[in-house]
Amino acid sequence: MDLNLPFRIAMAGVALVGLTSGALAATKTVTMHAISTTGVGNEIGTITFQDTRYGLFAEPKLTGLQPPGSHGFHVHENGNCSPGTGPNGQPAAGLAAGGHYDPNGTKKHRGPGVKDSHLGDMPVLIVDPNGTATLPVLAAQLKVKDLAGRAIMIHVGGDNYDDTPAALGGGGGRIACGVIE
Ligand SMILES: [Cu+2]
Repeated sequence: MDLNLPFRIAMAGVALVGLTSGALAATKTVTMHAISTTGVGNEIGTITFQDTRYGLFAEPKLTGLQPPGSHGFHVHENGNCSPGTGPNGQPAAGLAAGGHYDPNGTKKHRGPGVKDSHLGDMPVLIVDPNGTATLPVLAAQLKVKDLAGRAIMIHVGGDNYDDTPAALGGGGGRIACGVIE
């Protein structure tokens, strides 16, 4: 009898359990909603986050976004997509989510993977001409474990990964949001 065989079978089982539990722990799917000054609206799809050897991989499956083109896309600090009071004293969509997730206190918006920048800065999300977003993005500096209790936010405008000429990449208002559990 081959004494190595039971050992090899046992080790294969350990490897399989390890891979399976690892994959489960390192994936998270978030339901996204349209947001407005009056509250959290319709579901517009999901974003699935996954840890990879290159960083956090985000796969959107979203519809109903406007306008086509690039949109600022960030992890914001609070897991709350409700409106808040804007700097002009008027209600503004998604303000309860707070600012860009910045646990290192950089107070700088320099884009994904840049050392001295908000940890929550993600690559722009691309919306196609019919309002759909399916192109994945990769944020090298983030892991799924960084996301719990935060929000993922989509802005109406793009993101130049700088605080000039406009603060926070210039994306302006918030149009869609998901609470990350
Ligand atoms: Cu943002």
